[in-house]
Amino acid sequence: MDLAELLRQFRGVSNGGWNPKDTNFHLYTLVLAAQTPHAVGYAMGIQRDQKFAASAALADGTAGHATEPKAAVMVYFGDGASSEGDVHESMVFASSYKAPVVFFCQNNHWAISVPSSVQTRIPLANRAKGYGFPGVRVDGNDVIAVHAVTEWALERARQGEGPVLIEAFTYRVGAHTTADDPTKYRESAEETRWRAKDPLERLEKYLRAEGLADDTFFEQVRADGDELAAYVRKTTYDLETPDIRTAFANTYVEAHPLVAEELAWFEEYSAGFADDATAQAEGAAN
Ligand SMILES: Cc1ncc(C[n+]2csc(CCOP(=O)(O)OP(=O)(O)O)c2C)c(N)n1
Ligand SMILES: [Mg+2]
Repeated sequence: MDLAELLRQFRGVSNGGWNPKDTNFHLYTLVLAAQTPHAVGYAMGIQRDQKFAASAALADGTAGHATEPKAAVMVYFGDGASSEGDVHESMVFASSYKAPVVFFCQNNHWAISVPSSVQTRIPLANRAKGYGFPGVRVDGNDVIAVHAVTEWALERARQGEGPVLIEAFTYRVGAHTTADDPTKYRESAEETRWRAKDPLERLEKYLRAEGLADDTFFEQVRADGDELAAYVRKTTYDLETPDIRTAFANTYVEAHPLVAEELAWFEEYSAGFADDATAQAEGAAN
């Protein structure tokens, strides 16, 4: 998945994004927790495709021949999203049908200004027990541990052993978005404590201590990172400015009075800036 593709959607240039079939990567869904029923539904579809393929192979005598590697689904969501009903329903279905799905909850301690203590009184991973599948809490700032547990859970799901819930215990060091100000609702000492556990610094220290990577490697990683960042910045600036009217046009297939009313409001509102734009252009010309 090209990172710049994602930004097309965030910038409003694309309404959908990409074809998930090309990338094996589902479209972004900004409705919290809606990802979980999508993932379980997809996983149950995979299960049914496999059963169908197995009976077709029996029927035409090709059973036992090499088959496609088994697939499973990974779904990521936050500690805040874990409180949504969608997650409960998804876990019930996933467990009952032993769907090949791995639930990955990134518990970063905050859902904007709401602390995770308000979402749960027990480690989120423990909830899995109630649904009847394993739950694992992993140090979310330990890259190697996260990779290991994810690989284990995915392999288990591929082998038909059903779902796993992984809770990655981590922290959101920065603000939720540019509209958020964490100084309003939490102590900076908490941020300082977690900064010391920075996963990238920890991994770098580990790789150096084990003699697995040296200065040349890390310089290259930094250069690659800078290059990627420059590419993403440039691609974003180069994107066309979306015409917001298309959002109104694409809401319903046919004309809708409410949408027409909102569009009329929007046009009047935008017209209010016309003088500013003219003044600016004149100012620039002078
Ligand atoms: C159903 C729904 N309710 C509310 C929101 C607004 N919202 C966007 S992000 C967010 C907090 C999410 O917290 P969490 O699930 O912990 O994820 P994090 O951003 O911390 O990774 C909220 C409430 C939304 N996008 N969808
Ligand atoms: Mg969170």
